[in-house]
Formats: sequence, C-alpha cells, structure tokens
Amino acid sequence: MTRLTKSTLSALSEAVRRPAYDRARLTAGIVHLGLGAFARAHLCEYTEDALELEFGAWGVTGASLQRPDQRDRLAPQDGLYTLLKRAPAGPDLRLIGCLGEVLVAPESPAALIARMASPDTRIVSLTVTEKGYCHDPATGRLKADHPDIVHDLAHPDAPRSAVGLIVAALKARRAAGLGPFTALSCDNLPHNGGVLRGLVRDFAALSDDGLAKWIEANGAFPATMVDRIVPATTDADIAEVAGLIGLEDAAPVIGEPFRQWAIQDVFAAGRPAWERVGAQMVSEVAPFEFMKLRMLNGAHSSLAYLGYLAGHETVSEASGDPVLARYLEGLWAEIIPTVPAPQGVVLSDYAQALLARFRNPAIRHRTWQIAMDGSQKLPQRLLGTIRDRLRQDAPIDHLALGVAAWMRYVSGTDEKGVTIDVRDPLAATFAENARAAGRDATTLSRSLFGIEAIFGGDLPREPRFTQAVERHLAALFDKGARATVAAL
Ligand code: CS2
Repeated sequence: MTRLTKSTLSALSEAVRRPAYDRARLTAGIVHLGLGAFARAHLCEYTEDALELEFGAWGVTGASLQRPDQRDRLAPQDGLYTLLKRAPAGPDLRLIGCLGEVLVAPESPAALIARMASPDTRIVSLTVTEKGYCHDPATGRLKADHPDIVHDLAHPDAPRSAVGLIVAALKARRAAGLGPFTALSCDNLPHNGGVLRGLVRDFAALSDDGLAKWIEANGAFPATMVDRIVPATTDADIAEVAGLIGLEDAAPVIGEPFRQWAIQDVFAAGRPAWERVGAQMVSEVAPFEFMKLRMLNGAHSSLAYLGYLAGHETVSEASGDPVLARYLEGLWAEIIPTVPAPQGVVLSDYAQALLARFRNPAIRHRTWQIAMDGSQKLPQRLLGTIRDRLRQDAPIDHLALGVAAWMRYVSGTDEKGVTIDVRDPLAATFAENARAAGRDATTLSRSLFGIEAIFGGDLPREPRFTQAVERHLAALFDKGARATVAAL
C-alpha cells in the first residue's frame, strides 16, 4: 500500500478531512516537547483548527526526549498523520497538517536547543507525563538528586530533561537579547504552569542566579487543563486506518470526540487563535483542573486498578460492569464536595458525562495503560481529595479503596497468580516491599505509606486513612476486587 506523504494525497480517501490552509506556507512557531499520541490528538488538533480560521506562523516542531520512533514514523510522511475520532456512532477522520519536523533530543540536544532559542519559536509546549518533570509529586519541588537533573547540571549543553532543555534555551535567548518563549505545560499536574515555573527557576538558580531572576521577571508559564481520552495506538488501529484512508499511515492517533482545554491567558509572545476553536481562555485554571484531575483522572486510576484486578482489559469494559459502575457513582459522591465547580458547570452532570465517555465502546483504553506511573499520579488524583475529606470529617471509603487497589496492583501478582507488568519509576521499590510483605496487608500498606514522595508526612499519621486502606487491602487479597467492591 502507498505511504501517506504530501505527494500521495491524491490517493487519500474523500472521507478524510484535509487541512483547509496552504501547508506549504506554514512555518513553525511552537516547539512541542514529548511528542506522544496525546499532544498529536489535542494541542495539534486545536492548532489545526486555529490555523484554518486565522492562518499564522504557528506550525509545530515536535521533539521526542527519549526514543526516535515517532520521528521515524512521521518523517517519511512529511509530518502528516490521521486523527481518528471514535464516537459510538462511527469514526471521524481528519488529516493533521500543522506538524512539521520531528527532532530527537538525545541525537542532537544542540539542534533542539537552537530551535527552541530561535526567534521564530514563541511557544514551547510540553506533554512529558508526570514523571518527566523530575519533581517530587508530593511537594511539586525539583528533585535535585534526580539522575536526569544531576546529569543536566553536569552537562548543561546536552540536557536530557525537559526542564534542562528549557533552561538551556532560555539562557541562549537571553544571551542573544531575545525575550523568552511561553512555556506551556499540558500535563495532568496540579498547578502545572506554576510548578513548571518553579522547577525552571530552581534549576536555573543552581547554576546562574541572573538567569533565574530574568526568568522570574520575564517568563510566562500559563496553567492549563487538558482533556481528551487518547489510548495508545495499536497495530490493529494502524491496519484499520489504512483501510479507511486508502494510504498507509504508520502514525495515526485515536481519540474520543470530546476535547477540552482551559488555558490561563498569559503568553509572552502571542499564541494561535485557540480561543476561537473552543479552548477556554480563563484567568483561573484551578477550578477546571480540580474538576478534571479529581473527577476524571481520580476515577480513571481507581477504575484502572480495580478493573485490572477484576479482569477487565479496558475502561469501557470496567465501567460497563454494574458493580464497578456503582463504585464510580460512590467515588464521585465523595469527590464532588471537594471540588469548586467552574462557572456554568454542574458537577453531577459532569460525572454523568464522564461515565458515558468511559463507556464509549469504540475506545479501547487499557486499564494497564492508565495503571502506569501510579506513584506520580496518586497525589493529585486521589490523595489531595482524601486530605480535603478528612478535614471535612467526611467518609473516604471509596477513595481509600482506590488507594488500596493501587497497593494490591503494585504487589505485582494478579488474582490468578499471574505477574503484573508494573511500570513505574518506583517499581523496584514496590517489588522489594511486596517481597518482604507477601500478602500481609498490614506490612505491605505500612511499607508503602512510608514512601514520602507519594504520601507526604501527614497521611501516614492519619489512622482514619491508613486503617481504611489497610482494611480494603486485606479484603482485596482475601476476596478479590469485584467482591470487595460489591461489599462496599
Ligand atoms: C489517563 C489520562 O493515562 C492516564 O492516566 O487517566 O491519560 C486520561 O485519559 C487523560 O487525562 C484524559 O484527558
């Protein structure tokens, strides 16, 4: 089959919507760090829409911080790829044209820094996942002993981390007499803009105080809330897209139709007309972020652990299980009183809409995928909510079961005795704890509560929390996930 490229578009199926602007005139104004499926289905689609309405120098240069695979798939396609939106009613196909070159940081950090430092670059956006910030998830501060940070301080011209790259590029801009770019975090972190600002400033201050002050005075780090469910693309998706579009696309992205983006409108050097295509430009992102991180992601993680243990491969299957659906309702009832509703939003309606999104049978989002990196996700998804509930002296049964399910999951063996492929920066620590504790809920929970980067110093000293988790964990070991949830 012919490969998708800019010169084979005549063979592209009529069913695919094409860029409605002249791609040959597009120049890059955004460098995106961490070019995964999510950014290609979210930031790139919003940018594509904005270019169609108001053309400008807002093409996207992608950058992979680790592996070359995205570049290797996209470069032969001139950066073109298909976005397949899967609604229960049927697929919607779109060719995304705003992505140009893809750089691979480890191959040439200098080339990436030069691109970020170029006067043409006005925004550096990021989706590097929670662990890509090299911070302590419980406090949001830079981990000065993180191996990538240690490396980057020793090799400031060849950084590996997003923070190291941003500081190197801002340093080069300052030296060249340019202003900063806007650093736009699009990751699921609380106060993502403020956290990134703090990390960049702290990293800069370790080597160049003047630079740190310049960043503090001139830098722009808007907070954002990003939302679209985008499961990892599978070989089956690739084969299906080829059949639908009539060309071979090695890098399609698959997402749900729903999307949302709330952005704090503080940019240093302009931005695409995202507000004209549905992005919400707001002065306060926090209410959106609380709602999304706590209600969507908190439910996603809890459901992923319980669902995986109960033998459900996808979120759609898990949320279609009546026992787990009832659990979700109970979980949202505990979360909602801790969330200030963004203007115009009724949180119970938001919860119902989430349930429908989770159940979308056309999206196969693996529970295993969401279960990854729990150490980086739990604090903002569940533990902050638990702290608020304890302060309100309110029940935390469903929330604590989410945490217990995570513990049961990272113990590394499923309910049939099969090894779980636990992916997490702390996976080795979990394995060690699990070896020492066996199936003893008290020993296992205590050792995991001792990880301060996750639980902080306060939660392990809260018996209402620790006892609830321990009780649930014992039940999960004894009865299994489904029976434990059913007995709630
Ligand atoms: C998911 C998110 O993988 C995960 O942890 O919870 O990627 C989720 O699908 C997105 O945040 C939805 O916007």
